[in-house]
Amino acid sequence: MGFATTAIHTGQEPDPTTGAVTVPIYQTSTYAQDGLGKHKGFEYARTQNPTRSALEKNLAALEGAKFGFAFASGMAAIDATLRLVKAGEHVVVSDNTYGGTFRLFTRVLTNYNIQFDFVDTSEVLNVEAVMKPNTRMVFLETPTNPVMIVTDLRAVSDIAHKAGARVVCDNTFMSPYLQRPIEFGVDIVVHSTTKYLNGHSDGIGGIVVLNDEADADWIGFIQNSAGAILSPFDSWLVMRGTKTLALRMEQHDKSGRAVAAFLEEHPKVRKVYYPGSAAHPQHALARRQQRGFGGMVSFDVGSLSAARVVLESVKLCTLAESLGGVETLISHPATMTHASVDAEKRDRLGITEGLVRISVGLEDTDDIIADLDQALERI
Ligand code: P1T
Repeated sequence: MGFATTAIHTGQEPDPTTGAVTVPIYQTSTYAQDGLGKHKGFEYARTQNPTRSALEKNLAALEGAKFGFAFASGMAAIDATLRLVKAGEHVVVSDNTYGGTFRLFTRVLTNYNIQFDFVDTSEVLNVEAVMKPNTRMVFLETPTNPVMIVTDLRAVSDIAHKAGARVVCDNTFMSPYLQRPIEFGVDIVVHSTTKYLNGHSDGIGGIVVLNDEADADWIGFIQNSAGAILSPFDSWLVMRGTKTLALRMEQHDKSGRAVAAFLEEHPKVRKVYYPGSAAHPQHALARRQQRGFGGMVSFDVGSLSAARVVLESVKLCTLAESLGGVETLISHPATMTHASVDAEKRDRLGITEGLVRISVGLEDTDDIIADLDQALERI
């Protein structure tokens, strides 16, 4: 089956009791049991919920994985994934990630004696250089949030596997329509479903998908033990989202390319970060590894005051955190999504006070560009 067919049908067979063509929202906390130890496979809704199971099947299929586990947020999904690592073990992480991921690793998980090394994973040799005998995981984001660094998934997977470490990829920026990390040797894919998978900015959620049975058993055990599950209604919203994922990503990609091309020509813009641009340092890799370049574009206007003018002058674009929804969102990474990264590191990565990030939505492309144009003119 093709991607769009899988998105619409897998996990979403008509309901066997009524024929309902959409999976019902099983809004229940528990299930009646026929007798002691006799039940229909459902005991308690933290452990099993048919709506959540349907979504988990759907998203696993879209990433080419066997198992899926849905969580209450992208961060909860990432936290559960890190439970595969034990105290005294070591994790290699992409230098630039979503600020919340950096915060979880450096402010929370280090308290449990998990060691982290942050390196520029776009240079494979950097990964090789920090691998240690106790390295158990390489955690990648590609392209990264917000400066769009691209990592070679195949090359890093080969290095990690030789050292006996798992590879995790946060695929939030691409969605499985534009990038399928498991095809390049990645072991575990995580998403904030809040973004493209839901696609409508109306729910927070996360997913972990993988093929290894022992690791899947542990993630399932954590999901039930720690309990950060996705609710039935939020599961349903993400399933409604994935039905149009292929179509939406095609348009995000088209408009993303157009917005990046517009910004590259604009005299007020100092630098554009977009893997689809020929000038991007990993453009060739992005072409090989991704089906498209997507709707995330960052650009530098040189100063906080110039960024403020743009962010406060847009009329169609909405100034807000988050991304991947139908509406164009514009944000200021240094003070919003990446405020928890220290200033020196932000500067080194290019997350300057002049950096602006756009999640190009599904409005008419010309309207988005016209709005950015009038805002840039005010600098
Ligand atoms: O917000 P939540 O659903 O918990 O997802 C966290 C997360 C994980 N991974 C990536 C790549 C992300 O971008 C995010 C969340 N990001 C934003 C809120 C943002 O505006 O970038």
